[in-house]
Formats: sequence, structure tokens, C-alpha cells
Amino acid sequence: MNLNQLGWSDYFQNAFNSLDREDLIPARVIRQNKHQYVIHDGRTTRNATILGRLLYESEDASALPAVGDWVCIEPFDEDQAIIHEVLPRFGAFFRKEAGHVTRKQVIAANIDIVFLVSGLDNDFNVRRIERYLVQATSSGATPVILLNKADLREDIDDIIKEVKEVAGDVEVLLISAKEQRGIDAVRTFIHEGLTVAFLGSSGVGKSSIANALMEDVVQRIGAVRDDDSRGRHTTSHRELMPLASGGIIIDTPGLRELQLWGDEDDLQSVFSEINELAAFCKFRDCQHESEPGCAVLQAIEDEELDAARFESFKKLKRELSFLNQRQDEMARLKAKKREKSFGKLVKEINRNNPKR
Ligand SMILES: Nc1nc2c(ncn2[C@@H]2O[C@H](COP(=O)(O)OP(=O)(O)OP(=O)(O)O)[C@@H](O)[C@H]2O)c(=O)[nH]1
Ligand SMILES: [Mg+2]
Ligand SMILES: [Zn+2]
Repeated sequence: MNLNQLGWSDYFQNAFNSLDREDLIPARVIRQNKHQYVIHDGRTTRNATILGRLLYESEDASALPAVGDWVCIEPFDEDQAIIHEVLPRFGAFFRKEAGHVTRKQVIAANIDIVFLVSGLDNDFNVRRIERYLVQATSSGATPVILLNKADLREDIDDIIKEVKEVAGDVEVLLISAKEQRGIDAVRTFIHEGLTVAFLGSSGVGKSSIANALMEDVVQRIGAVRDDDSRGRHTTSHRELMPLASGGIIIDTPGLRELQLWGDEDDLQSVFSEINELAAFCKFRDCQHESEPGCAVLQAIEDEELDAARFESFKKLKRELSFLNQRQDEMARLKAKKREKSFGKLVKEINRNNPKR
């Protein structure tokens, strides 16, 4: 194993050089459990923790190392290390942390291809695919849609048609990890030095596909409950694994929900046909609600645009607009806090220098 096989490139080499820290060595995060990391430096796997300064100085949790990140480490003992720096990412797949907090979370960093996996069982949902596609827009990775469990379905042609309608230019592959169908087509996307990640709900078969690619079972595979096809959250850690044939794969735990992190522009490429239609609305700022001369509503009436897809677009737009409002509020609060503590500081200085 060497650094290039782990995904090292000129981009990271340049970033590393400009740090000017010859006392540190580069390594990649291959596994993370809260603040405990497993990293690989091209020769050795090490357990690592983060330098306190890095932990406290980071703007937010998303700036801390995540699986796929390149970090600069100080090795010690045979298999230990301290992480001093995180090298700039060329991209990452984010989400909004679940619940009511407004925090950005990294799911995987520095990925070239993101496989968005769906299972063709009862849990199949084309709206969820749209959601993942929107989040992939800002990830720096090329998305590929994998429809797994093809062995469970008869109406394959209809499903593929439905998915292709939302996929745009994104490739759609039909596979069955169980029957080893279509795995070679997945393999054509994976090359030496490239990092690919599997994302999707629990139980869709991410680990099964990863295992099929690795040709032996490394990840634990869990059974799906029969009733609603939902998985059991078998994979508990994000984990990066180099393939013997070259390329690196990241398996991730199933996401219960993917709340978006981004802005409304991220909708443009995924819903390009709606944007194209909107150009023909009579009013520039048409909200496509009930305005006269609305080209979008007309297209729905003419059955050129699927009403469910338009609903989905509106829902994701609302979600992002709400997120951006919350972000603005948070920024304002932060600035206010800073102003307040600055004011305090000035008062204190004046008190200590009564002559001024
Ligand atoms: N019928 C069928 N079952 C499959 C296929 N691929 C995976 N499964 C089954 O689906 C279940 C879940 O598979 P996993 O690979 O653990 O799914 P996962 O996406 O990694 O799930 P989490 O780790 O929980 O996120 C297991 O029972 C697999 O045997 C397939 O192509 N066809
Ligand atoms: Mg899994
Ligand atoms: Zn309109």
C-alpha cells in the first residue's frame, strides 16, 4: 500500500507542502468513532486522536476530520498518532444534522464518485433519490444511481423509466448484490486512486454491494425486517476500504433521513426542466402558485410535468430556504455576541486606564 493507492494526489501534496510542517506526515482517515480515529499513512494503520488546539479552534464540527479526510499526523509508538491538521477537502458529502439543530455534518470527505443506493423493495421511493441527488450537487463527487435488489421486482422497466425521469444526466445502474448481477458495471467506475462512497437508507444493500466488489465478506450484513423492508442499521461506522484491484470504497451507515445542507441553487441542475419552464412564466418572480400565465402550472395541466415532482421541488426548496434563514439568524446572533464581548473588553481597558 502506498499513499497514491489511498487516493493521494497533487492536490493534497500541494496543500501539504504549503503547510510547511516537515515534522508531520500525511495519512488518511479510514474510520471514525466520535473523536477516535483510525488512520492509514500508506504503511501502517494507527489509532489517532485530535490535537486539543484543533478540537477547540475549529469553527464547527464539520471542520474536524471525517472519513476520507487527509490529515497531518505526529506518529508515536508503533500504532498511535496525533492529528495536527486537516488538509483542505476538494469536496464532501454533507447533510444537516438530524433534529432541530442547525449544524452541518460530514458524511464522507474527498470522494470522487458517490453511489446513491436504493433497494427495489417496498421501501423504494423516487422522491428520496431526488433528495440525495440534490445533496450530491455540492459534494464534489459524480453521482451514480444504483437500483439494487433487482431480483425482487417484476416491473423493472417501469421503475427504470420512473428513475430516469428524475436522474437527468446521472447514470442509473440496475443491480442485484444477492445474485451478483450488474456488479461489473459498478466496477467500471472504480479506478486506482479514486474514492467511491455508498450512500442510502439502511437495508438498501450498501455493504452487500461493497462486499461483492471486494469478493469476500468484510462488512457485516444484516437481515431486513419483512414488514416494511427497512434495515436494521447494520453498519455502525463509516469506513474506508482499499480494493485489491485498485480504488477505495467508503461504506456508510444507513441514514434514517437525509436533511439537506446547501442552498436553493443546488436544486437547479437536479430540477433543470422546472427552471427551464419558469423562464416562460409571465411574471419574472412567479412562484408558480396560481399566477396567470404560469408556464409551470400549464405544463402540469398538459401533463408534461409530473405534479408529484413539482411538489417535491417545492418541498426541497422550502427546506433549503428555511435552513438558510436559520443560518442567517445564527450568524447574526454570533456577531452580536462578538460585539457584546468586544464592548466589554473596551470598557475594561478604559477602567484600567482611567487617564484615557
Ligand atoms: N433480495 C436481495 N436482498 C439483498 C440484496 N442486496 C442486499 N440484500 C439484503 O438486504 C439486507 C441489507 O443489506 P446490507 O448490505 O446490510 O444493507 P446496508 O445498506 O449496508 O444497511 P445498513 O448498514 O444498515 O445501512 C440483507 O439482508 C441483504 O442480504 C439484493 O440484491 N437482493
Ligand atoms: Mg451496511
Ligand atoms: Zn410560474
